[in-house]
Amino acid sequence: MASDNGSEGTSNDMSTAATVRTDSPTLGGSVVNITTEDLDRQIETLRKCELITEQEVKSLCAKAREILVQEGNVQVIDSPVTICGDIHGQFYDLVELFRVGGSVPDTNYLFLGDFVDRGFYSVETFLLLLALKVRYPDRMMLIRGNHESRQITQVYGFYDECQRKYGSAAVWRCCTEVFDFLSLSAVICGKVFCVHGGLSPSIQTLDQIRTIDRKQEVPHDGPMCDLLWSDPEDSVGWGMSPRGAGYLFGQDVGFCETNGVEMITRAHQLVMEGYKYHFGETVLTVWSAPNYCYRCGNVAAILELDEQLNKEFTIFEAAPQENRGAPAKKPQPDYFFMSSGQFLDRHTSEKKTEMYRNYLEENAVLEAVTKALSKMYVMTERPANPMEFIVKAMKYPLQQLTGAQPGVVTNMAYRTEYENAMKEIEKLKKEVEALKKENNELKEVGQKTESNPSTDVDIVD
Ligand SMILES: [Mn+2]
Repeated sequence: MASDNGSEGTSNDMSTAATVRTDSPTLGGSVVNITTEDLDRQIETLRKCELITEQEVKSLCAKAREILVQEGNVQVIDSPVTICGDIHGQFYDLVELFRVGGSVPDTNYLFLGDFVDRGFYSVETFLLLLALKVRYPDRMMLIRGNHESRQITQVYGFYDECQRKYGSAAVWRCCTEVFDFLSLSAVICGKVFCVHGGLSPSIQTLDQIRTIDRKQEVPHDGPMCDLLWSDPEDSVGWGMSPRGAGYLFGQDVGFCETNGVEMITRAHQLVMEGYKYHFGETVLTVWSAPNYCYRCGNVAAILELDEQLNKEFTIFEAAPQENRGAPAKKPQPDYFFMSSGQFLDRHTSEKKTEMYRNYLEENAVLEAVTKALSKMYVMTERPANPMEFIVKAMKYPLQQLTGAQPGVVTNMAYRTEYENAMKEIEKLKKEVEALKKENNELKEVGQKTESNPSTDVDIVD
């Protein structure tokens, strides 16, 4: 596998490369000396989940930037290659990934972004991947996820982790400057298009991706944002994304046909089984963070493409606890600063947990709660089996079940739905209270039966 730096439309990138800031406040000059011995030593340190020094981070990031700036927005990759989805700072699971997938440089890898946030070891995870990239530039391909962003990492853990582990934001600044240089997508043998999120209504061709000036923070909208944020959806054409950024795209948007590719491989959404096909195997989601957030209970997958592009999935589970070293106490708090849609998710999730407890206590409210719940999925999926969904919601926040992640944009379009849903929750709470009271009264007079008439009350319409 080799990134083809000289052809395949990279001329645009080469021209933008000339305009790249060389006066980076963090990274210093343009020529970076870093020896193979230094790199190997850093890799060895990072593999043990130990930190390298701040000075080493600065040199590593500077060198990485020199390499990444040469890559196109659509990296051209040969097979064989192993494709990996989100990692999210789960360092010991990344070690497990390399154990099952083969070590670098024996196996060529393409990582589809979201290296950081959520997990306990975003720093070690990203720096290890970056050190491997710098050491083996043609065997290690990294493309940008929506979490490789200053704004998102300040909310979901990476910024705080850098502060905690290095005592300042200097390492975070270095890393986020590298983020700006990560490629946006890849094409394997001209046949498999790879991207973190999905497609954009502003993009019909690969050449249009090649014209994007990617060396910037992820914008709040537009084609670059969409590539990192969009999701496939069983619907027609383009839809609004509940994430507050990117779009939902249907089977009929025509990207594969237009560009002569057979399949789109992307990450970005939690899949309990590790991978999932959409649209008759023309779109594939690969997810590589097992037991996501250390509690989702999912397996992870990587996809190995051989020379003939035959596919072989490897499923793996979270690294055994004894291999994890001393775990940090707790990940960052869940979902505080989200776009209104996801803010709602957090609250509905909590309410569902509460309501499930009510259900366990009092069978009588089951029907009413279920009905109400099915009305609440304003921003997310409507579950086929609400009760099963409630049971799952006991274990995982709704966001992780749906794969929804925070929007960068506070989308005022959701405001009304949000307020309506909050009203509905309040109303439901009162109804549940009323039903509980009614049940207690019935108990008191010894009239409680299995077929409590209150179950027929439709409390939402
Ligand atoms: Mn993502």
